[in-house]
Amino acid sequence: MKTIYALLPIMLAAAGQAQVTHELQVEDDEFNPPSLTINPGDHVHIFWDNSVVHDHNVTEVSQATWAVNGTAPLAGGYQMGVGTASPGTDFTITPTETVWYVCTFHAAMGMKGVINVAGGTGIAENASNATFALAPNPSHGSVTVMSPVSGPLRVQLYDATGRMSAAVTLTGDRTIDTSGMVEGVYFVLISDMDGTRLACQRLVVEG
Ligand SMILES: [Cu+2]
Repeated sequence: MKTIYALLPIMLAAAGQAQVTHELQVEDDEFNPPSLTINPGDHVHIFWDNSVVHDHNVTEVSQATWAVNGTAPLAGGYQMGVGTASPGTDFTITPTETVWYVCTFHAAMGMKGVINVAGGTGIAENASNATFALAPNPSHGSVTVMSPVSGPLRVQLYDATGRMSAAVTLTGDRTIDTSGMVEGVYFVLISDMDGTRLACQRLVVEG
């Protein structure tokens, strides 16, 4: 018993350090990774990498603005790297709700991303820690949505101009035909049948 009591403070200390810091890199004309899912309390370290040749910023926008590649900042939202976007600039944030963000200079070409907070707005409780993936990515003719959620899914694909290219409901078969789609970068928004956003993934379609 003595041993267990001696270990208890160590275990409690370890539990208190469970927050994770996720790395989010601002690269030329894209965020890497464009879709992050974090747990409440996790930190996101955003940094401008050393290859930066263009000015970029991280500006939080509404989901509706994001969907159309708009740049109007969300009132009270994050605005980072404005005017100081030199290589090495960095910020650490601790979002408690989903953050839809764009680079205001390059949103029109699809430079945007999303930070999902598990259990926060935009993510269903039952999808906490859920890991969605698209494979293969880049896709050649078709792509399969790997989902930890067993029910049907609504999937919307937006092209780099923010236009919806496809909207499908996936039940048993989780494969999407991409053979008729123009080559390029797409954002794949995955929701449940109630319209609750579960994930946003970037997909590259190749011929
Ligand atoms: Cu940019």
